[in-house]
Amino acid sequence: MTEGNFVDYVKIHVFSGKGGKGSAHLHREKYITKGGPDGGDGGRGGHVIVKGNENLWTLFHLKFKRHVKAEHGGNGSKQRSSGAQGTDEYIHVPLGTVIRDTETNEIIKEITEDGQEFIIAEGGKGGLGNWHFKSSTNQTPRYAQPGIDGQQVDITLELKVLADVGLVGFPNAGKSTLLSVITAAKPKIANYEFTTLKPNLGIVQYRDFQTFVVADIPGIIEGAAEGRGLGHRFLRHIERNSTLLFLIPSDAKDIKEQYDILVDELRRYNPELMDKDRLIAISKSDLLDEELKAEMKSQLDKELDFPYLFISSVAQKGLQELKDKLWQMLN
Ligand SMILES: Nc1nc2c(ncn2[C@@H]2O[C@H](COP(=O)(O)OP(=O)(O)OP(=O)(O)O)[C@@H](O)[C@H]2O)c(=O)[nH]1
Ligand SMILES: [Mg+2]
Repeated sequence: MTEGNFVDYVKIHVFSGKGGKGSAHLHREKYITKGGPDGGDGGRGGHVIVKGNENLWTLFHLKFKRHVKAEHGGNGSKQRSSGAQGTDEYIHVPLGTVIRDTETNEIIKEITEDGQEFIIAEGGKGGLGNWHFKSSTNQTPRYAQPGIDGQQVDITLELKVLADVGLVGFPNAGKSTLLSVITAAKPKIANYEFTTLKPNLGIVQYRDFQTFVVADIPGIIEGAAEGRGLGHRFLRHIERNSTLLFLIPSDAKDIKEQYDILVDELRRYNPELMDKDRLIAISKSDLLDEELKAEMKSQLDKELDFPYLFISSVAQKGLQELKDKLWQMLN
């Protein structure tokens, strides 16, 4: 998928800088006849470094970047002065980026942490200046080392899905509470909107040795696609989930309306989100009595276009059924 502004796959040619030449300079000064060698070392060529950045969510900023070149090292010069080090070049990537060798398709590295740095192409070493080669038998070496060439690597960057299931809902819908009861995560929970400001991930231990990852995302409000509420930042997370779990509280005035607003925001943000699998959970169903629930069911059966179920994190109801359903959708 490389359409629109969600880019999760790019190929880049990477070149590190060549090392600077060592200098073969001979010291000359008035009245000093044999100054001797004083050529400085060449500077190291710049590295190309891939660096994790938790504020990035796609590889879109690299879409048109075919080449990344680091600077060459400076040459050494007289008076043993070393050449400047070539500036390192950074490729900033979101967490969950896999670096592959384009030719062999082998995984070179996976970037998982903010600030993590990986040198993908090492800058060439600078050559040594001639004064290093001075010896008893050669007092004035006219030889200095050349710099070592930089490296050239073709890499493919690929973004992995961040979590299998993304929780989608208005603020206060009970998303964090659900995460806290189906995983070991301990997100902040409170009875006000925008308690969650940053996504939380949790791992669901499913049956025996199976697991899947759920992402708790800050609440979405009408206008989110235009940047209202917490803006674009969290909608980007959803692009990286393979299944969407809509959470709508049973005490919502109109469940279908809330669902429609959420779907609409997602569509306006990125129409491709409509291709993802959806499940709808009516949360806080402990607030309903059986009669009300039955009434709601007959209504929702007509209104909703995707499967739904009733859950209660507080009363621990419907949670196994929910996990079963999600597992089934993911596999
Ligand atoms: N009765 C009942 N209350 C619940 C249930 N789940 C969550 N709540 C309450 O709903 C309120 C909001 O819960 P959160 O889990 O913080 O909601 P959220 O969707 O993460 O909210 P934001 O992070 O603000 O978007 C809290 O007061 C919870 O105790 C439930 O199953 N039943
Ligand atoms: Mg929350």
